[in-house]
Amino acid sequence: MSRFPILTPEEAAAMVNHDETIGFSGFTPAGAAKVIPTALAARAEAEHEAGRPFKVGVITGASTGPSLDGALAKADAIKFRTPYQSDKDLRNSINAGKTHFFDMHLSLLPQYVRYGFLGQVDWAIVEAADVSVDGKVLLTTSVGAAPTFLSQAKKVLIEVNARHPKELLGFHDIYEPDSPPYRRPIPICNAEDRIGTQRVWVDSKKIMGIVQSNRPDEVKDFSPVTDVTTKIGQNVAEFLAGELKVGRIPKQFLPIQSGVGNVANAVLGAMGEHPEIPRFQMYSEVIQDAVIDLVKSDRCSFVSGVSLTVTDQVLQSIYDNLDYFRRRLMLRPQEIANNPEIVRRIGIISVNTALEADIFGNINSTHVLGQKMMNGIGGSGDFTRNAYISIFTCPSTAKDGKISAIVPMCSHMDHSEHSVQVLVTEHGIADLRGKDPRERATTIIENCVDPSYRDLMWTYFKLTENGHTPQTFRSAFAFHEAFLESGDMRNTRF
Ligand code: 0RQ
Repeated sequence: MSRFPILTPEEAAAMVNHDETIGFSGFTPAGAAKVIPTALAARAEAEHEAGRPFKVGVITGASTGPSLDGALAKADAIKFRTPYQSDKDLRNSINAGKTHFFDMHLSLLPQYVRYGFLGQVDWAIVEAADVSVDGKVLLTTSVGAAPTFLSQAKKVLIEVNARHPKELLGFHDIYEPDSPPYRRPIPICNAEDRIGTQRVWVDSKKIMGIVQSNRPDEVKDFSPVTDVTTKIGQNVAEFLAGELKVGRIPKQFLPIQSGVGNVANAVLGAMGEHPEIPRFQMYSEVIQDAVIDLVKSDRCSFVSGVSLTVTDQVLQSIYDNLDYFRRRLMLRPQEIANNPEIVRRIGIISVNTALEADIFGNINSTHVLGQKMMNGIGGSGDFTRNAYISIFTCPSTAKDGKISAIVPMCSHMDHSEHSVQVLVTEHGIADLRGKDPRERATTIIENCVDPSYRDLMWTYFKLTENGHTPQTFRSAFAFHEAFLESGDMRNTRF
C-alpha cells in the first residue's frame, strides 16, 4: 500500500505553476512520463483560453513521445526545451522560432542540472514500475537523467505504470557522480560492470503524489531496410572485419555504440550477419529492436544502454524472458553510458549517422540546409570525440537524389574533421585516418560521393590551389544555393 497520495493526472497537473521548470523522465519515448504531461497540456490550453499565461521549462533525458513533447508543443506550453527532441510539432515550433531549444551533448545534461546552469528544477515527473514506502523508485524502460531530476528537484510526482513488471528490478544500474572537486574515477572497465544501485533513492518527503498509468511507450516502427541502408551496413561490417584481420581491432573485438534511426538499424543487422565479426558487446545509448535480435541470437553477448527503445512486440518478448535478458542487458544514466572517460577507457567503436558531411570530413548531424533543426546532436558527440574508431554513415543522397549528403562545406558543424575517422555511404568507405585535407577530399569523392555529383565535386575541389584546406568562399555553399533556388543540387554552377 502506498503511503503517498494517489492523484488523478489532472490533480497532479494542477500542482504545477506557470514558469516552473520540470525534469521529465524519458530518453526517447522509452520511460517517458505520459499521463501527467498530457494533463498539463490540457491545463495550459485552459489557462490560455482564460487569458492567463502558462508555460513551463521542459528538460528530459533526450527526445520523448507525442504525450509529452507533442502535447506540450501543440498547447504552446513550452518555455524552453533541452537537450534533444524528435517530435514533429515541437520541431515545427522550434524552427518557427517560437520555442527556445538548446541542443546539448546528452552526457552533460545531468551535470548542468546539478551545477545549477539551468536554474532551479522545480519538479521531477518520472515514470516508475514501482515505488517503495521509503521512496525507492524502480524506473521503467529508460534511466536517462531521471536520477538527477529526482535528486535535484524540489518536488516529485511519479507515474506508476502497471504495464512494466516489478521484476524489472536488476536491469538498472543507478550511479550519480559527485561534482568537482570531489569527483572520483567512474569504476567501469567493461560493458557489464555494475557500480550502483538497482533503484533510485529519493527523499520521500519530496514525493507529492502518485498517478497510476497504463500507457505504452510511444516507440515508432522503423522503416524497413532498403538496398541503400543494407549496403551501408555491409560496408561498415566489411570495414570492421578488415580492421580485425590486420590486428587494429583486438581479436576479442571492442564494444560497439550505434546511433539512432533507420541507417543505424541496418548497420547492426549487417554486423550480426557478417561471418568474420565475432560475438560482440555493446556499450551504447539507445537500444533499438535490431539490438534485441542480436542478443536473442547471441551475436551480442551483453548490451549496456540508456533506454530500451523497442516496439511493443519486442518489449513483450523481453518481458516474457526477463531472466534471460537480466543477465545480458543493463540500463544506465546517460552521463555514465555516454561518459567520455569510460568511452575512451573501454575503447568504443562508435557508429553514428550524419545528415550531411563535407569532403574534408566535417559532419552536420542536426541542421537541414544549415537552418532547420532536425533532432539534435544527442549522444553522437559524446561517443565520436572519444571513440577508439569513430565512424559516420549516411546515404550519399537524400530526397530522390536532389540533395547530395556530401557537400563542399557543411552548412552547420557538429563534429569536426579532428574527431571523424571513417565515413561510409552505400558507395564505399573513406578511411580518413592519417590523411591531410586534400587526401581526405580525394578519398571521400572517390569512395563516398554519389556518381551523379562526382564531377561537380571534382570541379569544386580544383577551383583553388590555395591553402592547406582548399576551400573557396564564393562557391563553398553553391550546392545549397542551387537547392534553394531550383530544388535540386545537381543544378549547381560555379
Ligand atoms: O527525411 O523522413 O522526410 O524522408 O532526413 O534520414 O536517411 O531516414 O536517416 O533515420 O537514420 O536519421 C541524422 C536525422 C538520420 C539521425 C539523423 C532527411 C531524409 C529523411 C532522415 P524524411 P534517414 P535516419 C545517438 C546518436 C543525430 C543524433 C545522433 C539523428 C530524414 O541519425 O538525428 O546521432 N542523428 N544521436 O530525407 C536534407 C540532407 C539530408 C536530409 C537526410 N543532407 N538534407 N534532408 N535527410 N539527409 C542517439 C541519441 O542521441 C538519442
